[in-house]
Amino acid sequence: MSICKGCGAHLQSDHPELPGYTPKAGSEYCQRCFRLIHYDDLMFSMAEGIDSDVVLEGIEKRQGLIVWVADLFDFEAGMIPGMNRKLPGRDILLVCTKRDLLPDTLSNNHLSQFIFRRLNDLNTQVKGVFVTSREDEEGILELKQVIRKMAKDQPVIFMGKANSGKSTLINRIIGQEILTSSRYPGTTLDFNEIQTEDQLYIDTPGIEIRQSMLKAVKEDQLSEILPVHAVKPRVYQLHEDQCYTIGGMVQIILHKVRKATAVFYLADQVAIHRAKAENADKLWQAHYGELFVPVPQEDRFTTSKVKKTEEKTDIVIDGLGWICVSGNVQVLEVKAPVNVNVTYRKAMI
Ligand SMILES: Nc1nc2c(ncn2[C@@H]2O[C@H](COP(=O)(O)OP(=O)(O)OP(=O)(O)O)[C@@H](O)[C@H]2O)c(=O)[nH]1
Ligand SMILES: [Mg+2]
Repeated sequence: MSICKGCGAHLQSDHPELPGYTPKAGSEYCQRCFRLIHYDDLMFSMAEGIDSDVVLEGIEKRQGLIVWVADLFDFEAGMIPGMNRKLPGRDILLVCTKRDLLPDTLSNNHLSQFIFRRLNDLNTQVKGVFVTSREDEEGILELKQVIRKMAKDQPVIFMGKANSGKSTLINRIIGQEILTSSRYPGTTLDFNEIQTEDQLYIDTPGIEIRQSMLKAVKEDQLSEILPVHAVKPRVYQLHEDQCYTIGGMVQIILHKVRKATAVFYLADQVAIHRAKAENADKLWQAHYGELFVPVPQEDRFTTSKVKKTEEKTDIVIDGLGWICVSGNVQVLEVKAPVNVNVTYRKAMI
């Protein structure tokens, strides 16, 4: 049985609602890939249909160099806890994608310090780290050489969380648009091998992103939260307790403020509404779903409060971005959907 060149699913002509369906015999791509590539139309979501443990087992079983792909804009969501334990003894090269989405003010030096610090914090060992961005052709050539050298004629397996840019990266390395890529998590559906003249590359389905805003909002609202170019930091100076409402997704209240700065790193199209902290609830009730949009699919939120300890702390919301709070603030309060991870880290920028 043949395999769809775009997503790796087994091609079939019996079940239109299942992966791999094509009405045309002899077709190289399934209907879902065809519609994604040509019309940006998602026939059905596979954000939840892929078993991450099966994917990891499949990777473990295959010999070769592992290229772990992580999205720099959504870095925390791209981490895989216990990765070295799940892939014991394997050589892993970390490729951080989407450098072009980070603000230009962030130097390469600072960025690499951040990446190594986070890997260290998470106790994750890799053989090397490489950073790529959308238009950087030279960088891709260099990466290709590094990969070939490290792989020593063995296959190269690309893995990572859904949407991190695996398929896009392989297309760029081979210099052809063969694999399907899209903004919808769960584009690649099965292991998919590409044999070039001198190297075997293996694309894999994304490891499920469990607690992310990318899954909390409806698929047709993803374009309302995903950045398309470098995010412009939005800077607010504050001298009293303040509340910031991000779309209808997150509310941040900064308590016990004397003089502080909050910098938002979110897609430019995401609206931020600023108000006095004491009005937070009233405004949420009045504007949720109307002025405050988009809203998550499920109307269930949870609030967490933490003491600010670092001079500069990032509040990270998986799939949405992060907010850097610095200065004299004592307590950070965050309301977010129950199924979205909120974490705190020493500032990236
Ligand atoms: N700005 C920017 N976008 C990128 C880059 N690499 C990938 N993307 C975008 O990220 C989205 C996901 O890319 P894919 O290649 O489909 O990601 P994937 O990891 O294969 O996703 P799954 O198959 O769902 O696991 C697409 O919208 C890509 O255009 C990059 O370097 N910069
Ligand atoms: Mg893919």
